[in-house]
Amino acid sequence: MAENGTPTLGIGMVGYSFMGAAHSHAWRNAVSFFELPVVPQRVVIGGRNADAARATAQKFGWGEVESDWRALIARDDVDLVDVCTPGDTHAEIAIAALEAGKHVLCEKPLANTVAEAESMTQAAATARERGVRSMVGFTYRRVPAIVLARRLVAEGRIGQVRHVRAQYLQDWLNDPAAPMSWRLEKDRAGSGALGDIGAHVVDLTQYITGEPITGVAAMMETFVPRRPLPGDGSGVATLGGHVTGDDVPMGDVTVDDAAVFLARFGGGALATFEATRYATGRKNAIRIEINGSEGALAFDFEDMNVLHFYDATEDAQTAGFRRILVTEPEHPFVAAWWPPGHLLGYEHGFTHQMVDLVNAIADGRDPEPSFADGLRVQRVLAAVEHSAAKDSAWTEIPQ
Ligand code: 4PW
Repeated sequence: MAENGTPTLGIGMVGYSFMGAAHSHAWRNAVSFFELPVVPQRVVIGGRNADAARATAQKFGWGEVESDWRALIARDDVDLVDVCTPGDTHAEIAIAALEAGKHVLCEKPLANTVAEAESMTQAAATARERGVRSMVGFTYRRVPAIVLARRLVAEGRIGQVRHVRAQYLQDWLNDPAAPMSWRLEKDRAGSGALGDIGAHVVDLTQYITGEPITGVAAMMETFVPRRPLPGDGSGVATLGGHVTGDDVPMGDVTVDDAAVFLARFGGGALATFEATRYATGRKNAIRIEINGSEGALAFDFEDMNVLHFYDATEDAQTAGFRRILVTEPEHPFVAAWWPPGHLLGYEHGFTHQMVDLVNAIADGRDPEPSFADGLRVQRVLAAVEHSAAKDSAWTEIPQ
């Protein structure tokens, strides 16, 4: 019980770097800005590097540090396990937690392979029968403008969806002296730009349109195949960096730097996708444009409080893209924060994610996106890799 008598939800988080910080901040803020039926408590944080875990614990107010994730899962005061590790450990940790009866939030992409994602989805289905909930962390679904876009599509405001144009553009690898990290190792990350950032636009476009991607034809490329190893050999926690010097030891990049693909949606829409870490000048541009028979929507995360909406049924003389500032209390999640025009940022999506997860657990509902949604994305990623390896051959996605 919290001080005010509200029941608590003990959180055990595995991982402490970029996502560890984003999730810690969100667990801390969710309860300050939203009225929650249960109060999440930052009970214990763990991970491979105990010093790094301790530093995150101190910074974000975690109660204890536990270097063994199995011991973390086994604790009676942990009700939910938050998996913020690289993809190679998602399946093992998430399945063990679900089997121990702990709710699970798992970072995206759900796994490194379809087979792992299938096992995780199966474990989630079994655990669900005992009231244990699971969610995959496609955080950008909780950007208010994205939720509004989905709402407008569902209300028929853009009619039949015909075109989807989606890009996730970053440039932190353009510098050849940016060091190796786990994100550039296939064994740890599963894939490169495709899984780390392309997965988001695959998920977002399926979420907004409500339609599955049914087939793809892809190209992938690794522009810089060898990079300097970071100084301490442990991999960098954040994106980018610059390592110079004579005789710097080098490592092999074993993932894609960029992935580009054509796709078809279940409702017949034609789509183009691009995921790259070499789009000079673009830092975190998640650009989605959707054209329908009655109108269109356009979004760019670098201007994330805005959704552009075109209503094709309006008088042609005055019709045009309308810039909606998504900061009104009527907009999703916004009422809990600031007055109109007082913008939200990257971290708010994580807070909204925790709020939705906690509410679903308290209400006995399944949170979304589910592990099954994560598996659907994983199948698209696998099809993209398959197509790229076969000279861009058209590859169907099993539904
Ligand atoms: O949104 C992206 C994440 O999913 C971020 O830019 C970095 O890449 C951190 O993790 C992934």
